[in-house]
Amino acid sequence: TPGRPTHLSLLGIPLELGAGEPGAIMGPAALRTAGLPGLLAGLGHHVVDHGDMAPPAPVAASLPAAAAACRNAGGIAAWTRAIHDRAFALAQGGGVPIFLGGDHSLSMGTVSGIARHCRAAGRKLVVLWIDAHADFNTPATSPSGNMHGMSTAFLCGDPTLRPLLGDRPFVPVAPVDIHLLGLRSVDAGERQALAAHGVNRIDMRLIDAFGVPALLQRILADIDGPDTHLHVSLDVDFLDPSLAPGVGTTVPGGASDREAHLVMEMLHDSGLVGSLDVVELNPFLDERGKSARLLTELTGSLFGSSVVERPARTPHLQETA
Ligand code: Z70
Ligand code: MN
Ligand code: MN
Ligand code: MN
Repeated sequence: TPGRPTHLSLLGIPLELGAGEPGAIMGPAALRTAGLPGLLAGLGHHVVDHGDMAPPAPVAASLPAAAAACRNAGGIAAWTRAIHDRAFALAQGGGVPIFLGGDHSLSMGTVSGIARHCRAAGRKLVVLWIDAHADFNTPATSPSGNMHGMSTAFLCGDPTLRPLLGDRPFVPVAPVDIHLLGLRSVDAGERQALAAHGVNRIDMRLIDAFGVPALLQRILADIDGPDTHLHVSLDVDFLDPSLAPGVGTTVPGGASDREAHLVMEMLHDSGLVGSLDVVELNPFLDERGKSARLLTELTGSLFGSSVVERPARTPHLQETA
């Protein structure tokens, strides 16, 4: 097994309130059925599966009107707080948490919990958001009201979304420390806000023109290994719908199997990944489990699965291509 064995903590988050249609609630079960825990253990890692989170109790106090106007806002607020608590605790316990979704609104909880852990540990947080979408809508710009389209805006500190976290300490992620990879569907209001805030954007056009290796290497080379925790948030719709049909919002022109595996392999080799979300898998829309299987293989690549052994670099020895 290439790379060093790692303590991996799996946590299922059966959340679908943030998506436009139901089905993502079955995501964690499908990833387990596809064999994810066994694959990771077979790579030599110490794997603890913490099972699925139970639905949290509704939040007591009501949300301000702007946030409350979003679809299922009360439910998302309760989940965000509960997920944040679990993510923070898992990260504080050491090891690498892997969050199995569930729709992408769960990342408001996971990444905010990881950000709080990073502040406590004196480390910098960088987020790689691998997705056809930017998820940078606010309640004011969202065309749908679906909160899975608002996660990165929440993480950057949008004031109308901040109340979702309630009394938990909020550690914002700087927009310049978020890298969006795979973009091909961005709403008008989002587009303006992304530019205004300086969020890093790698769209499919750039991937077509320059390829994954040069683009991803440029991001990784800028990261100062020992002091930085890289959180990877992988939305299924990064992949082309022909390869991964099991997702509510398919967008044509997505990543190929080979591009996606290379992303994961380069991330593994970087030695920088401290936590991972695998989100938006909708098994109800899948075809004979192919999306669940591909996501499982990709997660394997991120944690060292390879045909020819290539030891992971230690972060401080990381070289530029
Ligand atoms: C659109 C919205 C979205 C994921 C769809 C779509 C957002 N921008 N995010 N699927 N993961 O409604 O905000
Ligand atoms: Mn850590
Ligand atoms: Mn998304
Ligand atoms: Mn998406």
